[in-house]
Amino acid sequence: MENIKIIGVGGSGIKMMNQIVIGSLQGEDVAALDARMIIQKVTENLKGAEVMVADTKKDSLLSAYVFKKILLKKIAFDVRENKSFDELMAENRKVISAALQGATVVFIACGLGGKTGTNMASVIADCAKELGAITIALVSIPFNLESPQRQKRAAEGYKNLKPKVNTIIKINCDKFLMIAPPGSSLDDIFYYVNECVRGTVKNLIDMDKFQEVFKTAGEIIFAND
Ligand SMILES: Nc1nc2c(ncn2[C@@H]2O[C@H](COP(=O)(O)OP(=O)(O)OP(=O)(O)O)[C@@H](O)[C@H]2O)c(=O)[nH]1
Ligand SMILES: [Mg+2]
Repeated sequence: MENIKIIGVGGSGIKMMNQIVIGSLQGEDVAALDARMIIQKVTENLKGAEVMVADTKKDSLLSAYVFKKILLKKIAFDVRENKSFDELMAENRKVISAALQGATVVFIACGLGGKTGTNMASVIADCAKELGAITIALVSIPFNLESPQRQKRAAEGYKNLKPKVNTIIKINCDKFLMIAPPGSSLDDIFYYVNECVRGTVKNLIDMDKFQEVFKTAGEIIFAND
């Protein structure tokens, strides 16, 4: 029996997970459901998979519609704690591993280009691998207009993450500019990107023995340059 965990990391990862949750509740009278029933419906829709999020910011975690929320140590800024990078990273690894315990398949989702998601996605991949899980990463590449620094960070993050996962699915945000109606904001366009993530995760989970294929799938690019 597979044990699937889907983890969104960083602000963008949380938005992706929220879209998965909302998508799973389509057709439901949400007002009539309490929190426990919502989690149950989402889990049923995702065939038992568990959705979780991780971020360094409490506010950002508060915006997540999921039950399991991991507060990560913000490595660079936690000097107050007087702990070394290694100590803080070890603490992060510990909470991530505990959250992923028992997983046989782990989906990791985030928008690359920021700090948290870009750095932590590969740490999460390490933890998943240690547990012997098949890992599938779904990552987006920032819009060109965001900033060269974000592009650079995303490219480095992608390079680090790729060898650590069984399959990496890359989604180029820029390509979605073509299908967005005139006047769309970047957030409107991220909706389409997040739909890509939501639909892919849902379709894979619904596919019998998908993990056998994705064990060796390598790299998949949605909307190449
Ligand atoms: N796919 C997707 N990407 C998004 C969304 N919102 C922002 N992004 C992208 O994700 C990148 C990283 O942003 P965040 O996720 O906010 O950054 P973070 O990982 O939280 O990192 P820090 O806040 O810098 O520590 C941005 O440069 C955008 O390209 C979203 O809703 N969906
Ligand atoms: Mg953030």
